[in-house]
Amino acid sequence: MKQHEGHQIKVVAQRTGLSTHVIRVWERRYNAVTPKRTASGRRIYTNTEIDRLLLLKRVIACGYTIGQIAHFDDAKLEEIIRMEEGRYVPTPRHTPQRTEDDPNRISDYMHAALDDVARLDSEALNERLQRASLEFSQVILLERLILPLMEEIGERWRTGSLRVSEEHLATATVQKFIANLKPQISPPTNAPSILYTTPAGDLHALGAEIAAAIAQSEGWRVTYMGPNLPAEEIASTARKKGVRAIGLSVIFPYDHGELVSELTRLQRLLGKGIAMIIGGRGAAPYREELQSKGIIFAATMQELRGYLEQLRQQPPDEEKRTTTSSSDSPDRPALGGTPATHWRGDSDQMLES
Ligand code: B12
Repeated sequence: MKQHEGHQIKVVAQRTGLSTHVIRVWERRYNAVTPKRTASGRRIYTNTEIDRLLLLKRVIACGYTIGQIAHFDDAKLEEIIRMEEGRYVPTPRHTPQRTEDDPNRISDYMHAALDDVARLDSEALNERLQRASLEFSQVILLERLILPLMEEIGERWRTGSLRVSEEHLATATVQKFIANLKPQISPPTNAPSILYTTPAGDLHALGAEIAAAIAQSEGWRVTYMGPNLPAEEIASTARKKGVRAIGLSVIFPYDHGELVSELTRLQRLLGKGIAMIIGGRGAAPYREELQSKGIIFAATMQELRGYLEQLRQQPPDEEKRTTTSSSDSPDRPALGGTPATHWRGDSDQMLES
């Protein structure tokens, strides 16, 4: 489709960071935008409508709900932003490529952040992350900037080109930043919940913290327990909190038997209906074995988002029926194959009035 003819919803989702689901609901339930339709019924959006969606998203980030603001005209939305943000940076007209489509911007942030670390300037690093959070959606920020940044820092530390003090400062600053990340929209009361930690013996926390923040920005209610939790503690917390899934990051190089038996023990303790989603370099070598036991392995954060979306859509009843063939694994959601690649880049507060 040519630019001047308008944009399909997929493109609008990309440019606004809103999910196609949210965009449709804003139209159907709130008349927030009124896209034209093609002969076959496909929605077509103008640049002006994309600008309006961006404005709505910014006002919601200030704490409003879509139901409160959908009927306001653009001038009123801009006024709220001016008032709430204390300054006004106009939404770009005619929607040029969002910066998050531009890998050079990410790379600029990455280099600048590495400089902040080299200068041991945690304040500058924190401010840089704050600035990036205004520019990118949370998922992009976490997956394309924070994750590779920390991976790079870890690697430099391992190879000796970065000092332990620099790694510590970067880790502490990033951990604090992630802990303070608010969901762009608060999840509805019926949002599925997930508990995040690392297995007993694994002190590496960052993978779990980043995965937890990603689940949160996907509209899950997240309880982050810190690292290094024995199976019994994980299972009893999971039951108390009534979670739908356990997310584990495994970095420590456990020996084979140790990890697999700890995870299957946890699986037994959890019983039916609670999915286990594992990720991290320490678990990667056992991917197939874990999957054969009905434990989900996510190789990337994008895969993680896909599995979370599948779980969200799978009603608990169906969950109990779709079991794996493994005889020693309790009934649990059987997820596998290619995970859904779409995701709800925003969360369900976007859908509430
Ligand atoms: C910081 C650090 C520590 C800190 C952790 C502090 C903290 N609060 O987290 C401390 C000092 C505790 C530590 C201790 C040890 N560490 Co250490 N540590 C590191 C270091 C430098 C950075 C780790 C990090 O945070 N990286 C950034 C995050 C974002 O990356 P990541 O954790 O590797 O996760 C990546 C993937 O695994 C994946 N991922 C992680 N979780 C998830 C979850 C999901 C769902 C998905 C999809 C993906 C995913 O995404 C990330 C990006 O690709 C790495 C070196 C490195 N190159 O990474 C070593 C490293 C992880 N440590 C290692 C080791 C061996 C140890 C020790 C045994 C060292 C020792 N001899 O005492 C102890 C073990 C302690 C324990 N019982 O856990 C090894 C692990 C080797 C392996 N797994 O094959 C590494 C790789 C260093 C090395 N030797 O090569 N460590």
